[in-house]
Amino acid sequence: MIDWKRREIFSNLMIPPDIPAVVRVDGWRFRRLAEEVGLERPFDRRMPESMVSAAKELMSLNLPVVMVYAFSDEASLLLAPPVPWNGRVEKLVSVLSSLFSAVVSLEIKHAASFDGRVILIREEGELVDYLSWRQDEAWRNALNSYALAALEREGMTRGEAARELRGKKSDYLHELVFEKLGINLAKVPTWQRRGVVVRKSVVIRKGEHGSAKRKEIVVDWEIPLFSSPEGRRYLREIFETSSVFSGKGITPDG
Ligand SMILES: Nc1nc2c(ncn2[C@@H]2O[C@H](COP(=O)(O)OP(=O)(O)O)[C@@H](O)[C@H]2O)c(=O)[nH]1
Ligand SMILES: [Mg+2]
Repeated sequence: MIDWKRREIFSNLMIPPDIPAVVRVDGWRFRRLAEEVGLERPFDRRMPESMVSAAKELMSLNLPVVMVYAFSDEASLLLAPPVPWNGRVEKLVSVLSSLFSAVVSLEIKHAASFDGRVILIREEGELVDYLSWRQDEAWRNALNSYALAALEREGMTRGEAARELRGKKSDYLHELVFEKLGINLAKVPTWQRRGVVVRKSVVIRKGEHGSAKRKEIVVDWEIPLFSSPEGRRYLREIFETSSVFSGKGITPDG
């Protein structure tokens, strides 16, 4: 018989399990899915809510997912070391993406699929930089989605509107949305402009027999700009709570 195990040629692909990593999942063909589900345009709160549910599910399992940053149809899942499965990329990407897809599907009542990729993080500055990069994308996505909606309301097709907006500066999009929809983009809900964070937090619970520290899952719908001093402080506290950069040791395979 053919040695089928030897055909699993990617099963040895591993990331260092003793440093943090991000698995970013992105909804596959969500433009079409949004139409089929009948999501409100440009933003429907069911999207972030379904991803928050998926994040909570991942965090409640015995996996070191300590923070999830989500917007539009993507989420960055932060893993604190030791990264499970010895850092096996196939395992990490397939388990996390499929579980995330399953919960979102149940929430929106439509089959949804998320792709996944691994990003290596060497130190805190890099992680802040990575998250700021995604948050910039959240803002660009908000500008563009509102501007598309504004032009389509005037009768353009989606393709025409997209062509019209190509290469336009953000000031122009801002003006356009204000003029045509009467919406000041600086005032739309924070989750639309900056995304949403799900994190683990330590809370002190007072009981009959004294107080006890417990980790709880918290959802932040009002998050700061990650690149601002406030944002850096906010992120540092999350990293410290979950020992993202001080965790030691290599995980046994399991
Ligand atoms: N109507 C609606 N669509 C959304 C919402 N969030 C994300 N989307 C859709 O998801 C797409 C995400 O972008 P991208 O990943 O590039 O597109 P994909 O390849 O179709 O998944 C956006 O272009 C929107 O069409 C939402 O809240 N409402
Ligand atoms: Mg997508």
